[in-house]
Amino acid sequence: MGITLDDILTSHRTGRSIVMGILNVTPDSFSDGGAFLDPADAKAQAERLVAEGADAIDVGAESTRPGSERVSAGEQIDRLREILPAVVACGAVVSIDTTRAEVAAFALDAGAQILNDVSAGRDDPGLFALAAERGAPMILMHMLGEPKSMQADPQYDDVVSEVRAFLAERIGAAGAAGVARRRLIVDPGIGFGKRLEHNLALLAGVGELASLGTAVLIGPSRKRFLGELTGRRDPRQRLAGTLAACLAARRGGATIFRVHDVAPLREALAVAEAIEPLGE
Ligand code: HH2
Repeated sequence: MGITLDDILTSHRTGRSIVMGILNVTPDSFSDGGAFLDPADAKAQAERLVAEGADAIDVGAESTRPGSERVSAGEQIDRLREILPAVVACGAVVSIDTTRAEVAAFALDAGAQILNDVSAGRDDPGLFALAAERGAPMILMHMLGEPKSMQADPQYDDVVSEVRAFLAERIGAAGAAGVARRRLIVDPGIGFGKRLEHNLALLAGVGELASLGTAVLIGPSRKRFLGELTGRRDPRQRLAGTLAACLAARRGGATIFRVHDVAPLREALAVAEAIEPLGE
């Protein structure tokens, strides 16, 4: 049986690992841009992710890779119109990766259940209002700057405590808008305005984020810092690095893993869970 929204939101207490497969309906995503723009291809990919063991599917119609251009809400909706109902029909929990309330509302109407906002409610305050009104869980992610310029020269004194303070502030802002903490998931935003050392410190310091009292999601999949460590220039060859990053963060208390390659992570988690179960 598939998992429920509640299983995801309580995963930090139960220790259950949640695998979120990525479906980018974009022409320009960094590792799979253009691969799933066609509705039939997107549907087949969603079915594959579920067959491989994805508990959730994160659907995005706007790339946030470093240097990417913004995509209007109308264009995001056009990209999603045919695809979203087919993805929802696959049976996994669907989250919508957008910073725009208009897109999020469209996705909720089509059956999506989680709002994944890489701006943590800063891009469009209407997103908090929507989450409050519909009772929709929301992922709040840290990003320094914006995708167009975020990798220019990111600086922190203490990246883990600064990211933690940011996320605590955004949890407060969400609460003020009526979104309860128990409906929130936090994410340090691997690769979003971070150098290699910042990404590593955040993966090692996940425990400090877990102390915020919500589930923690991490999204290291195929990202550039893995290539810096392994020499893998092609993002699709960064699977081993992705698995290592997920397992390291799991030890710190991360329970939700946003990845492109679901089956290998599921296997890696099965072994890690057998060796070292997590949870209260
Ligand atoms: N990373 C990406 C996009 N959305 N959302 C969350 N919560 N956390 C992440 O780490 C995250 C995210 C970037 O990865 P991808 O979707 O593969 O690429 P692109 O933004 O180029 O579409």
